Amino acid sequence: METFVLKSGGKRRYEASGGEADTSKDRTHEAATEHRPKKKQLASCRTAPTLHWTKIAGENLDCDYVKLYSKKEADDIFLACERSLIYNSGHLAKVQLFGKWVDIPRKQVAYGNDGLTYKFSGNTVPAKPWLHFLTDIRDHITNITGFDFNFVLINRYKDGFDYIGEHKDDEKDLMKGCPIASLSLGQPRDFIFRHQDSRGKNACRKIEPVNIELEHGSLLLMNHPTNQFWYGEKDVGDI
Ligand SMILES: O=C(O)CCC(=O)C(=O)O
Repeated sequence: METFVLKSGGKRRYEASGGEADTSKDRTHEAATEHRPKKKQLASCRTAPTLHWTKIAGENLDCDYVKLYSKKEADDIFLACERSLIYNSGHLAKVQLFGKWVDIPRKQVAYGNDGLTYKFSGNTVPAKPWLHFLTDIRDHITNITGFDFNFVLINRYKDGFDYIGEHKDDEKDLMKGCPIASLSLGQPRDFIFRHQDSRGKNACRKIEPVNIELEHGSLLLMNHPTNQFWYGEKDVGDI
């Protein structure tokens, strides 16, 4: 079954006025459930149910995870994606790997503010103009996080053969210090974080990878400095 991931880089919207998640506790590889208090400015937030955030922390790893949408809401967004998104093709659907242009092993498209582009792996992906349902999601995520988002990169994994290889989201286009918000739809699939010091042949320390199962309708916030130290990967899944 298909999986979509809508991924946005953020910039801070509000000055902190209390209510920020406490990221100072290093609960290494331990997930703790907590209620994240709402910020004062968010009184008009249109989400009625209380959200149950889970903090996932490790050495320089700081993520917040929440089941943001009900099954019905997530199904509707999934359908809207299927009906409305037009994925990149041709050169925009390729990346450079060791000097060679290869097809991206998934479908991909970006939407965002006028003139924005996202450079990665040798390619520059321009943002298409926002669609209504995407701005609804964007504004919802701004309401609950306090961060503005001006761009979304959408990955569609049609089945277990589609994937995204190990990478760091540390591109220059992303605003330093701001979280990346990642909304997942469809069949749950693990996102695996590996610390840069414990990868491959040149590993100099043993740090356990951190697996996060991304459920239908869930939101993962990857907070600073996670993407400076950890590589993320969505492996080939169940076929
Ligand atoms: O598919 C995902 O969950 C993550 C996508 C991702 O890491 C990326 O687009 O850089």
